[in-house]
Amino acid sequence: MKIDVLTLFPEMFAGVFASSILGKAREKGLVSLHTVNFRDYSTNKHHTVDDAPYGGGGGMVLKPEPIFGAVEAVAPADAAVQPRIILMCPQGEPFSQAKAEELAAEEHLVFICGHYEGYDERIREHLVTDELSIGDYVLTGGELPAMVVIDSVVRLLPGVLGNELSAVTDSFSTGLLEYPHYTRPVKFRDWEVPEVLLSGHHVNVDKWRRQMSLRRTLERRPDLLAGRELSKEERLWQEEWQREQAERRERVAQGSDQDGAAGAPREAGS
Ligand code: 9D3
Repeated sequence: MKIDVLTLFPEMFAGVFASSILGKAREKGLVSLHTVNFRDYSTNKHHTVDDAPYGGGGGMVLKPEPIFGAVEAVAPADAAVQPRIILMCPQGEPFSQAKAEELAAEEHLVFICGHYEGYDERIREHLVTDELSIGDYVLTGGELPAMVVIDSVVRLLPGVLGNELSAVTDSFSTGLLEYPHYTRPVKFRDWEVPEVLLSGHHVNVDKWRRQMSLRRTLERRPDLLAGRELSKEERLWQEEWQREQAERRERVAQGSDQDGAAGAPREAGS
């Protein structure tokens, strides 16, 4: 896969592109990553990339010429494969694992990153194929979001992760959050590893992990379960946890909970 990033701040990408998984993917030739400073494609003598908005108002707008020029340099019109051209912007489609999987199937991706300025609408209308946001919070530019998307896409490419299976067993692919993990020592400070994990009873371990995954998902991210039917077993577990939670609430209301605010396991939620 080939990835080009159009940005006024190419130095922001150096560390991320060189480090750990992305660096190794590059060394193995599984991905080529390049930044392009689209100021180099400005068509005026002061190399400006933005200008005041027609119609007035504050802020600046990124001009079309530098962006079109940079995209046409990395993706000539006669190239065999035409890239996905991805505009990073707060108004974009919310990025997701499904989108990462979709982009991982492409040969060539081009990311366009801006700062505070808006984009001339003709960039959206006549150049861009996708608009992406990474979530509802305000950042100073599209560079960090582009790095997030690139990281999540590249790790899905065949050969990038040591274990070819790890990408498909991710929680966002299975639809459930991960169960809790423990390692040595069996007792740290006063806190012990759950007995079942030490038992060597694989059937019980597996059941406990499936319970913890489901319970965490119900408590923290019920939205992930929206399009998924619970099995008979899972419904029974859920009913049991709801009963336990109701009993705990009752004890707290009566003021008779023995161990106070810390008594209920954190996992039990509000
Ligand atoms: C005045 C309206 N603002 C839009 C919410 C202007 C504005 C603020 C910040 C325009 C761009 C930015 C910089 N952010 C991005 O370019 C960006 C972003 C983000 O801020 N959050 C989540 N995903 C993304 S993708 C690109």
